[in-house]
Amino acid sequence: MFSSKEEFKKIFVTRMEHKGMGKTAELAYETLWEMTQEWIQDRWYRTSQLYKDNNEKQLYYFSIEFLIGRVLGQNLINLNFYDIVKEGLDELGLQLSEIEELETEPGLGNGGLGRLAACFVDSLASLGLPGNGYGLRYKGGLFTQHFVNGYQTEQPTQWIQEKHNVDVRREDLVVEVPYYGEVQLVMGMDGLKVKVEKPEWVKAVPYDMPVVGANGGTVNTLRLWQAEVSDRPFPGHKDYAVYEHETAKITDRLYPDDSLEAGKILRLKQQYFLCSASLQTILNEGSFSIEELPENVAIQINDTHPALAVPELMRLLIDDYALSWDQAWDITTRTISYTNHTILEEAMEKWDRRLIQTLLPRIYMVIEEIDRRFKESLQEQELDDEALHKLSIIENGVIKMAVLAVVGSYKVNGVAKLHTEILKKREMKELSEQFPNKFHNKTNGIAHRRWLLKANHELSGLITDTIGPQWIKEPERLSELHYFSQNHSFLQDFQAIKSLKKEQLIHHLQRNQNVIVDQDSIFDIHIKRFHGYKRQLMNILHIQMLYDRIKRDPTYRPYPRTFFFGGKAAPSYHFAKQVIKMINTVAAKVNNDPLARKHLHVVFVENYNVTQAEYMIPAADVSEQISTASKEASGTGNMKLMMNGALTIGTFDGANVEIFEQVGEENAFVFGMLAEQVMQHEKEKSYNPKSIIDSDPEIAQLMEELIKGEWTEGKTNVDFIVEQLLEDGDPYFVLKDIRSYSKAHEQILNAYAHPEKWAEMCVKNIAASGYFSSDRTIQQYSDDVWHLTKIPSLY
Ligand code: B1N
Repeated sequence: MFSSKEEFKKIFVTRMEHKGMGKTAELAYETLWEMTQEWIQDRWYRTSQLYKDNNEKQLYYFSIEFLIGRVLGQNLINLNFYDIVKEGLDELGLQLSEIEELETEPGLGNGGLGRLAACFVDSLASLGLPGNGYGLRYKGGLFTQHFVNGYQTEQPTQWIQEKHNVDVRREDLVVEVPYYGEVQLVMGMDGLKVKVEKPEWVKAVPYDMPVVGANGGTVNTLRLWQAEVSDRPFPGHKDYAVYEHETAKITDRLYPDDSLEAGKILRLKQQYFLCSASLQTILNEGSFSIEELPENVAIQINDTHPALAVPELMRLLIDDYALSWDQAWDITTRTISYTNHTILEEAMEKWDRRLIQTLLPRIYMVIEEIDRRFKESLQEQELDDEALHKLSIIENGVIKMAVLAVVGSYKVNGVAKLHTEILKKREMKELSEQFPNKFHNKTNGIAHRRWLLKANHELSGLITDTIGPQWIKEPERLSELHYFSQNHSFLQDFQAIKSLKKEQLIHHLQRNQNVIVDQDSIFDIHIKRFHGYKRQLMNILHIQMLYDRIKRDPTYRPYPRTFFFGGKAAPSYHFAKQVIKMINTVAAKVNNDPLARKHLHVVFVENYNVTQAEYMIPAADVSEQISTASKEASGTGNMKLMMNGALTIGTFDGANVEIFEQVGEENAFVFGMLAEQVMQHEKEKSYNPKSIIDSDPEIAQLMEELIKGEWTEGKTNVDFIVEQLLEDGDPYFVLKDIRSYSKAHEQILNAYAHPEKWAEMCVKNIAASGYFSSDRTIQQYSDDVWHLTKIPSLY
């Protein structure tokens, strides 16, 4: 397309002039978009030809969420055009960052799970591996969050821009997905066959998005399905208008629940839609004989949301390809593998048997048969009731999707070492004893191209100037920075960049939210979905303790800190919404107190999303990773912050454990109970928060203030929170951990008092963060699970 700044400018200007409407940012966006798309198109086509010509085994990553974030800037980065374009535009009097702001973020995910899927497709393309994403094309992504009187309100969003589509409609690849209908046995040429009579068909239209790998060397596909009314005869079992309405609903919006189960019929429809449409296409497109499916195709299911892929693949193989049960089962269980992302009871998907039976009668039959055969295979063993319970797919009228996913997969993995251990030793102990070779760990990772190269171009530049550009291709080479962690001038450069990124965040917040933050304060950042176990409550309670201390103790005048929060609560999650309100209330009180404000500032960034994350993460000094040990499967924000040189205050939970392992505990602030201790207390019901209150006067005072309503504006909004802490036994061990949390914060203040030493610790974190690139994760999946072959990079 262009190889120099001058060339870029020439083409860009010609095109802009052609459009003839002056130099507006809108127009520049459109022009840039077209230019990159044209360049991508050719490589996209050539990549697919390369795969076809060589009959490459393909991976399909099934996920109900792909939280890709804005596309334009990322494509420019991955195409290596970012600098040329930025400088070229500068000279033309245009700001690339302003142009990027015009793109509506596709928020097709809730949080970590969806963002992980986006990082994975980036890494697949960047490593030149034949791997594609399959998801849903929701019209509306995650809601927009606004605060009204401190409370979260939710507004629906639309990300699809008619003018410049980021995806291509593939009319040629339409398939039809059947719902409802009656299962009947019919006599065919070769014996009895199962047929579903009069199903309600829904048309699945794929929209393809190019996924540009590093250096534009490979362009893979993210295929998102859209539901439309079918052209097939309508069975007439209901009003057509109702059918039209129900059909449009299937891909109308993303379910806004993160780690909360949503056992609704629409969700089930979405899940089946994804699985059926994707599997039909994979089987249609393949140029291999069906018996060779496992040698040609690997399917990874991202949590249990696409677990219906197991019975759906069985259905297609038996009913459409006329294979026997045993043949079909052998193929299915050599094709599908499953990633578990949570052990939280409330997030374990369970479907009411009757719901599946009505909506997907044939699928229900298949699940029943899988369950029957599995139970039969266990009969020889002497298993107690507890084991049988843990091993049953269908029990008491409920279908447990995790058990179905494990039984139907050839590999099952957790997303961090600790999480996988807990799966094997506790949550799925019985299953892992039945299938000892299935279980393995794949610690999550993040696309360093987005989270370092794109989000923090300045730091990336410094790193490249210092150790050369090889780290971009081989992120583990970030370790070479270790040699510069005591180099005075390097540390000064690092500090200057941190300061600059803080300034950029400040401008952003000033523009968007009209708040002004002190650039010299410590930026302490807590960004993630709101959930009890993530303990935003502990953070805000601690801020209240600090406030009390400042008021009480005239000698306590700590270095200024800004505590940032960002995150959304599921609309139905009352407790989490109360915590949001509480943070806003405390913020108002602290920020409006002239004395406290000199030392503390609380900023709640509205509508946290990928774009906001790209502003916040590079500006962070402190990364809050304070989940109740054992509850956070992995976490990935922890990795993003570390890679940008923030120091972690965290529990031994999820991937934090491995972060501490990589960087050394002396370069982090570790506190709190261990997973073992938490689980012990849970088992023995031996924790009583009242004992903490009785033995710690400062915590007792805090609770008293809460009860008295000192942290609320007249009307109480904390009753619910107090109730959870006191009456419900503080299920997330907030009061139990808050003392050691507070001590860890004191250590932070002590460390920050020595700026050069602090910077050294930051650099050691960056140096140790290479392991957390999703390139490493994806390579491990490919080696151990998918067995893909790298294709050569296109020139
Ligand atoms: O998946 C992330 C992990 O880093 C996080 O620790 C984990 O909490 C997250 C139901 C989920 N687990 N389960 C979900 C999302 C949506 C939904 O509807 C469950 N998200 C996670 C990536 O491994």
